[in-house]
Amino acid sequence: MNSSMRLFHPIVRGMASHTGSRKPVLYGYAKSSASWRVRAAFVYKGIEYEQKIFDPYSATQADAEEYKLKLNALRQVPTLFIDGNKMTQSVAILEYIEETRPEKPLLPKDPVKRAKVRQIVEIINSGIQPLQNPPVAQKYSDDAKKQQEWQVYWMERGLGVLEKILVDSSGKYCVGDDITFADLALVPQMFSTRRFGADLNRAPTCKRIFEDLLKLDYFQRTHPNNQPDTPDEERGKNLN
Ligand SMILES: N[C@@H](CCC(=O)N[C@@H](CS)C(=O)NCC(=O)O)C(=O)O
Repeated sequence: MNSSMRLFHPIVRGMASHTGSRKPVLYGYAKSSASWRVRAAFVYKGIEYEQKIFDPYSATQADAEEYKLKLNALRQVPTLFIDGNKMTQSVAILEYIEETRPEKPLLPKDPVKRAKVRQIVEIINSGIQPLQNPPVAQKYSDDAKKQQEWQVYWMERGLGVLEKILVDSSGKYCVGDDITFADLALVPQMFSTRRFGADLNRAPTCKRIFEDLLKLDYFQRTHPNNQPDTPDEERGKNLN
């Protein structure tokens, strides 16, 4: 039995019971940037949650099919069970968490600032992350080097756009001085961008905010190198 089988099958078998679970149950994997957004929201708000691992890239075909059929038609993570409901799409999930658990808000009160937060989230969520997602790069080319060039192209293009916006919107963090959805989206995006070898120095505002946020407990505890499925050789390393 390979590791994905060990991780996955209990998840599927336990699925029905999640609807009655009091703690939210989050399906994701360590390096998933969209899952990290949700992990960070839970930790920021002090909400206990349970993690279940599903990694579409290491899952067997049978597991992936089962996950797709039962949990998430796109075969993507995150998928969340919360309050008796199953939800997918990290931004919809963040909005739900904010609406149902408003303590320690992650959206500003001011509607203009809210729009700015959502603008930044949308740029990352629909203008960068989907383009770097491996299935998209694999559709572009069979060649691993070309795939990486494609991914870095979209990450660097996105980084340039974010820099222009954050120069105006930021204070301590992406929009003013409070942590918002925009920061929950920025940190995982910057982490991927750096991991793929893009030069962060060309976006000094993004880099400064990313590095400051990464030091905070919310991002340390939810960091890809600190998760139940983090490979041993990466555990606890490069957390900053
Ligand atoms: N818009 C989705 C994006 C989800 C997504 O792309 N997840 C990635 C991991 S970060 C994934 O599961 N990729 C596997 C695939 O697309 O096959 C969300 O925010 O939840």
